[in-house]
Amino acid sequence: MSFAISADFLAAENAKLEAAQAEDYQALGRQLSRRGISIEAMTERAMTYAVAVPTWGVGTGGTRFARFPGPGEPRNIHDKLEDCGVINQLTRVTPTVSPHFPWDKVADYNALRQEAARHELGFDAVNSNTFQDQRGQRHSYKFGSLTHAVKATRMQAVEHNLECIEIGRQLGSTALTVWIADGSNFPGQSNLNAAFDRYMDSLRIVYDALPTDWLVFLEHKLYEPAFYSTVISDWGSSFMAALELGPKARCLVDLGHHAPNTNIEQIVARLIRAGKLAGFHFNDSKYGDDDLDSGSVDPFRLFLVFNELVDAELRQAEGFSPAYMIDQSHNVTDPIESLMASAIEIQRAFVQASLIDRELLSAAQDGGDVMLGHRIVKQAFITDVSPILAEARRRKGGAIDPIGLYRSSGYRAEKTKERPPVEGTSAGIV
Ligand code: RM4
Ligand code: MN
Ligand code: MN
Repeated sequence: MSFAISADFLAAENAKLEAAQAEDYQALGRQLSRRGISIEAMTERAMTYAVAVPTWGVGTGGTRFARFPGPGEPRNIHDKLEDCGVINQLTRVTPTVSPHFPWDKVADYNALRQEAARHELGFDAVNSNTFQDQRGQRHSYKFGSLTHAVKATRMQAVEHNLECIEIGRQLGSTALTVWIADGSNFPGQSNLNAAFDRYMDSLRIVYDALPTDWLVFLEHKLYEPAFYSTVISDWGSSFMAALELGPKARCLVDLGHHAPNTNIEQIVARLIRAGKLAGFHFNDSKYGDDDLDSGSVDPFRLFLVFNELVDAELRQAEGFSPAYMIDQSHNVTDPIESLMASAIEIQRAFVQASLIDRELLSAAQDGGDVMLGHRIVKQAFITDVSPILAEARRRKGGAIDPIGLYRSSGYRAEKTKERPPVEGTSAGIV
């Protein structure tokens, strides 16, 4: 029997914190009610929020210099589902996982779907991988995949994406996320527009193979591993591709995939306006695609993104139904702790943005009251909504203090005994 955190242990740990939680909740409730906000309505809103966890995020990540494996890391998709189950068990905000293929390949996907359901998990968007060569692969992706100059290589990459759709269908997913590493490292290495044209030709085949209720999410990224030019480098390229492909193609925003200081919330606003926002890969960054924990470096930026999202939701913007996913690499922390903290930070930004009085804000904007507009937004951001988040977790059967409870459960130590390290484990991104 593999170790699991029991409901009794969870209840006993929560019991120790319940009185303090109730006190904090009431105090915040009084503060919010003076501002005309119902804490109960906010808690109910918090309880509806969900974000998907990436299967590749529960393994220890690394950089191109090294990877320092953590103890008891997941060795395969089965272990990963177990860890993802714990994240949701304690936070109650991550009921789905986003798998990556071929990393998460198994022989029987129906069985995998049932296995996930036993951990109370479902599947979100499936991610294809044509940025690495797999063992036994006929054509190398060294010089590109979906945009490769050689047709046979492009077709191999197309086939992989079609296979991902088929796997996703069996898992109950309804979206395919395509991120390609294609680009060039030297001026003159590649014809910038010819590469984009080849991308369109390849993607059209994938697009046409989408089941009726599916979407394809196009993920842009400024640079890395291509350092001179990347084919789908920015939201402009992504948008152009999505527009040409049709209504089932949308643009996915990975927060780390922009130049430093880019106004990401404005990109989000524009994509919402165009009905083309696919959703997110949440993470935080300081310099590039750092894949740091969401809200750990710049929580204000995360909040401002949610300001746009909540605004769109409340005015029922047409075609607005973003998919929320985390995409992080945990190199120096326990990935379960990082993912729990990140999911809570994302939920926090959602609740904070929900505190904004939208009518008052519009009036300030239209009336040219700059300071008032800014203060309305800022006041929402500086409100500590932690008691609301804890209450939402508690009511959904989660932990008042997920990281504290996880640590005292001894989960990682138990997994270290159960999961002896294996050579070449497929844990996190390296
Ligand atoms: C990329 C991108 C993709 C992810 C890979 C592992 O930078 O963010 O979403 O699948 O990393
Ligand atoms: Mn990503
Ligand atoms: Mn990335």
